[in-house]
This record gives sequence, C-alpha cells and structure tokens, in this order.
Amino acid sequence: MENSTIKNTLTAKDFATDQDVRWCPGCGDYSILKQVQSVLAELGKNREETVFISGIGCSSRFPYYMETYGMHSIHGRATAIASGLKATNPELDVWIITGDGDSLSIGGNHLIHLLRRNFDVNILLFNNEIYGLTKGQYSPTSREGKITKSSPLGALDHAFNPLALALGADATFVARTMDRDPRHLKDILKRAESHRGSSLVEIYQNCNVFNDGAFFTFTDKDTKPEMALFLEQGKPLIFGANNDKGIRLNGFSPEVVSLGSDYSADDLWIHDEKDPFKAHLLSRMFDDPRDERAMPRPFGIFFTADRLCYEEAMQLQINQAIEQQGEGDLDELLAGNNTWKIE
Ligand SMILES: Cc1ncc(C[n+]2csc(CCOP(=O)(O)OP(=O)(O)O)c2C)c(N)n1
Ligand code: SF4
Repeated sequence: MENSTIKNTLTAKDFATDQDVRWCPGCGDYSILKQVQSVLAELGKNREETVFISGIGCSSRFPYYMETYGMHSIHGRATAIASGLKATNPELDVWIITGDGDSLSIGGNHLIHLLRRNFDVNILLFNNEIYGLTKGQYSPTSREGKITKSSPLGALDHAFNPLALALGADATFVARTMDRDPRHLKDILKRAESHRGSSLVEIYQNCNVFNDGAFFTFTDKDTKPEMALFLEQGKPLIFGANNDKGIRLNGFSPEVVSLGSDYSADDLWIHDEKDPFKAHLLSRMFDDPRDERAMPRPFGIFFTADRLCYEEAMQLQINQAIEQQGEGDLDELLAGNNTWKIE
C-alpha cells in the first residue's frame, strides 16, 4: 500500500511493545514477528496508519507485540473485521494475522470472500499444521494419517491446500515462505505489502511443542536444496545441491530433469507470476516429501494480478450515487416514508 502520508524513520525496535512475549521458547512465531517489525521499519511505515488484526490462536497474540494499532478479535473473524475497517478507512495499512485452524476451519468462509473481494490487506497465514493454543489437535492442514491428541489413530480428513484454495478464490497475490529462512520471509513480506489488493502469504511455522519438525524437509540444510524450489520471476525452475536439476513442462505435466547432457536451462519452465494456469500447477506440487518421486515444494510468489480493490469500487459507487441522487439524509432515511400502525 502506498498510503504513508507521514514517512517515518522508526527502527524495528520501535515497532516492538513492552509486553512479555508468551510464545514457547523456540516457536517459529518469534522469527516472523522479528521480520515483520524490520519490514515495517525498512518501508518507513508509521504506527498511526498501521493495524494488525488477528483471530484466536498462538499466532493471533501477534497484535500485542506490535507497537501499532491492533485488535485480537474472535476466532476466524479477523478477515471480516479487517474488511469492515478497510471499507471505512481505506488509508490504513491493514495486516491480518491468522493460524491454519483460525483461517481455514472456523474462518474458511470469511477468508475466501475476503480474497475474492480483494480488499487491500496483507494476510499472514501461519501454517504449523496443528492447533497450537488448544494443545495439539489436528487442523485442516494436518496431513492424512497424522497422529495428534484428537486423532490418536491418525487423521481421516483430507488436508487443505491453502494456496490452491486462494487461487480458486481468485486471490490477486499468492505466496509461500517459511519462518526459518528470514531473508526469503522478509522479501516476500515486502512484496506482499506493496501489492494493491489482498495478499495471502502462507508461512510455514514450526510449532516445536505440538508438531516439531513438520517442515524440516524444507528447512534443514541437508534436505532443503533437494526438496525446496525457490521461484524467481523470469528465471527457470532450477534446484538441487549443485543446481543440477530443473523442472520442465511436458504438456501440462511438470517433470524433474537432470541438467547436463540431455537438458539445459533453456528447456526448463520459466517462472511467470502473472500466469494463473502455471500458478495452479505450482500450487499442486504438494506431494509427500517422503515419496521418492515427490516434486520439490515451491516457495516464493506463485501469482500476482491487478484487479480493482473492493474499497475503491465501493467509493466509486458511492460517488456515482451521490452524483445521481444528491447527498443522503440519514435522519430522513431512518424516519422512513412508510409507517405502520399495529392494532
Ligand atoms: C468459537 C471458538 N471455537 C473454538 C475455539 C478454540 N480454539 C482456540 S484457538 C483454536 C485453534 C488455533 O489453531 P491455529 O489457528 O492453527 O493457531 P495456532 O495456535 O496454531 O497458532 C481453537 C480451536 C475458540 N476459541 N472459539
Ligand atoms: S504451542 Fe506451538 S505455536 Fe503455540 S507458542 Fe508454543 S510452539 Fe508456538
């Protein structure tokens, strides 16, 4: 959002509060908090125009730790509250902080409607594939068969794919990053903030108490090069410890090829974040990393599009109505033209 009328020189520390942070030691939430604070400082943001709105969950304690405006709201409803706030005060820089349980279970309905309406807000979806606050029940992103306190014999539910869901709702900015790669996280947060419209950033976040290591395959230095694929606009999809593997499109099917004698970078899929069809294919590269034929998991910006924001469209409609019908009179409207007498 390019709204800052008062440019500031606040540091990351200026965005931290004096509250004790109540997350468990080692929780991935700390890394996200730190990067958000430094991104706001680097972007020259001020406190007066910045708002963090959350639902309920460990991640949703976030607004307490930000020296900005904020609201720790009700379970799954941060999206609805943020929509109302943006509609009435479009100048605000609004961030929604939500967990996978908060946004995809109780809040799933609100999330998809926020995305299709395209309010200009930044949604940070902390995905730890578990309910942290309520002590380790399976969540909508927990994988099938996952053993948790509420699924002692293994979860039967098929897991949600948050980015496929967002693309299905025609979101205009869809990205994935992780708590354990602060540089990548920061770059993605900056891009999300500068996008005009709803930006959905899924952040893999380690809950080291109830689901430790859920994403280690993508964060550990031994497995990350083979299992994580970093998307860069206009660049071929290359990965591997020695950058010796790539992904090419065989018709509509992505396939892994070795770079060398048979294939070169020129044969590979070139990332284009404006291409909705390729974005869908990327969102479907979601295999179980334990399967040896699994594709690497993409990180970065899957898709961006320009579309009018809801608050802009609403203002245009209000202007048009005033032009055609004149300024309204609230008292007159409330008094109404018709009265009934009940006998
Ligand atoms: C209406 C309602 N239903 C259920 C709960 C219980 N509850 C609180 S947080 C939560 C899930 C939190 O999980 P997630 O969103 O993944 O956040 P995390 O704690 O993992 O960050 C649930 C079910 C509640 N507080 N309110
Ligand atoms: S329970 Fe998990 S998500 Fe919640 S604070 Fe502790 S480590 Fe973090």
